[in-house]
Amino acid sequence: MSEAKLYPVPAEVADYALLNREQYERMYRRSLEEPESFWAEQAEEFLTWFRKWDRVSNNDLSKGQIRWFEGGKLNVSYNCLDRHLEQNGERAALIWEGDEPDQSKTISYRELHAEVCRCANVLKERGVRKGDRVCVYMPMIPEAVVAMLACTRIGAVHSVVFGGFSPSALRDRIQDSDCQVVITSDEGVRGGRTVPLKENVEKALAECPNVHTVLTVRRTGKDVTWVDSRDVWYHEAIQSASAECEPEQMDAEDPLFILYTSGSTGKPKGVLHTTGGYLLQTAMTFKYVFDYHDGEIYWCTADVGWVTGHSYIVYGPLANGATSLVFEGVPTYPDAGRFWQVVDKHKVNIFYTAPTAIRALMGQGEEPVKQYSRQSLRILGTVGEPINPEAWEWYYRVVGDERCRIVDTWWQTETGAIMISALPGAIDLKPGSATLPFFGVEPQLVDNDGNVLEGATDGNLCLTRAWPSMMRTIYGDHERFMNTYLTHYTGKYFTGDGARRDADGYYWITGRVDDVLNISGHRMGTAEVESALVLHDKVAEAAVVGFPHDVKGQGIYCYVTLVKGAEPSEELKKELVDLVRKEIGAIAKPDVIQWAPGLPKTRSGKIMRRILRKVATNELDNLGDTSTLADPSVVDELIENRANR
Ligand code: 6R9
Repeated sequence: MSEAKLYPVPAEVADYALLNREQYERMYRRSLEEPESFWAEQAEEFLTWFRKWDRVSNNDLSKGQIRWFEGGKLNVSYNCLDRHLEQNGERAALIWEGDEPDQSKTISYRELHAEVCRCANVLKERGVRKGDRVCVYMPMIPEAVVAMLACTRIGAVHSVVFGGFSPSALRDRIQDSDCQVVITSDEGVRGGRTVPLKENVEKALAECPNVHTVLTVRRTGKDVTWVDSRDVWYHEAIQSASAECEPEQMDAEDPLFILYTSGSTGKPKGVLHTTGGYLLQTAMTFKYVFDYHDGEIYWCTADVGWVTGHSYIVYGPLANGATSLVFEGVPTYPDAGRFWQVVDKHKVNIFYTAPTAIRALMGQGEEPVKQYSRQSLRILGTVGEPINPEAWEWYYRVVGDERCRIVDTWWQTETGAIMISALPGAIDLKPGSATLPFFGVEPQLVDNDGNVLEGATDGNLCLTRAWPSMMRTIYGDHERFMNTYLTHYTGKYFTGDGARRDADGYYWITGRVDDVLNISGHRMGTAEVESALVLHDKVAEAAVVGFPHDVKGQGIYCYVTLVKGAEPSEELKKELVDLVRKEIGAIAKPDVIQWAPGLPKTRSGKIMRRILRKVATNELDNLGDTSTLADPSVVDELIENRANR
């Protein structure tokens, strides 16, 4: 690879920013050399505690034990709301921008506080207690944030399920964590279309007998199925609820939320985060990575159904008393200028989105961007997948007018908060690199045998020490937590990502090294798609791999073997695509289906995905070792009939 272009921090940016290079280095060194006092100071500075902790950290990664601020008591909603009221009660906590450009509203900290208390009281009336799990299946409306914060107020554990997931995906998640309450809305609205959320809940609940309450927010007014004993209208219930609700005193290690994410096996993992460490690190990274100055308007375009929405629409910004914009729509509705129209309308200073959105807009040319001034923008962020340097340059030049700093933030559902990223005033940029680790994060590259690799090199990305916002377990399956993250390389957290470190110590994430796809920044296990495909009675077997896709980053390529007697047809392809949509949701829609009379397998019956990936990407001259295949002729057949020429 040629030497990357460098974008040094301009002097005036370093002066204005919260941290410059020297400060970053000093704090980083201290975070590793004196972690206890470092984190104790941060915990004092960023959070308000009802009771101070007895011990800063108590970690043993080899045993899967991660504990921060034990004995400390705090409440997340108190930290995100109450403590801002005295000084900044009238400040906008949320700016909601609806799907249609003429719909928006502003909600002050005082208003949000009252609404959260009301909703918390409604949950209490319906019997929700500390530790109970509550499923949130919502569109991007303020009530989604209210629902999450209301749970934290009373110590309930929320499990937000992305509104794009299907009824069966929703059902699996409700069952896995035994949620007994669901908060939803009649319908969602996105890109001019409606999403039947309440009807989806209805379908899911056919197999969730433990759900006793569904609290429904009225968004569109559509008629929905109603079960009197179970269903409650949100607007009716909160009307009679008190706007005061004592925040529950939670232990720092009490569960805060569960969020499901895809792994390399079929069943999604319920990543569990706890209270103190998570809130501390999301608050701290929000402030420093986005260089948040008091009074600025911040916009993260993610959905609250993903971890980015949790940490950087809700918890990080609100813990800092920031103004967080919540957007209901999509980048291209009503037209490809929507993002920039919203930026101008609300004078957004900090904008955080995904590379896939940037690539999609890049395809529409500069015109829709240039129609708007974008003068308020100062910081641009990206997250979710590696950003290719062309998209980075376009973001920098066209969107940011070469004036804005870009922060490419690498992290995961499991890490809770940003782990590797530039800091606007401290770190020189290289397009396509997430740059350097955040405080307390010690990345390490290892080979497949676990040998630590030094200097400029490629390897498997590990983090050597526990950090406050690290996941604590997989809900209900600690053994899987150990096996997925902590036993590959004993004593270290394995990320599942590959990375390159260059001579300046910069990290370049190269993508997943396991069977996890990254479709438009959304994680999807190949096994999940395979399990959906084999539900069709004409499908005998399926193998799914990723292939490079211009806009989505990766596309979904499915090899499908039919049962004896079944005939391949375009109609059957369509049935399979629909089946995957129905089982998982639109984000998992296959891009390519290739009929495969046989799949390449080893003599022990293991599918050799390496070969399938090469065929899908058309890298045919370098198939690697095929000598262990049970029947090498299978490969010739696949190449002959490949669908991606
Ligand atoms: C926050 C989030 C995590 C996976 C991660 C990696 C990829 C995220 C990235 C990135 C390169 C970045 N990823 N940010 N790759 N550069 N800046 O996306 O969480 O949905 O759990 O996905 O996304 O592969 O392992 P999550």
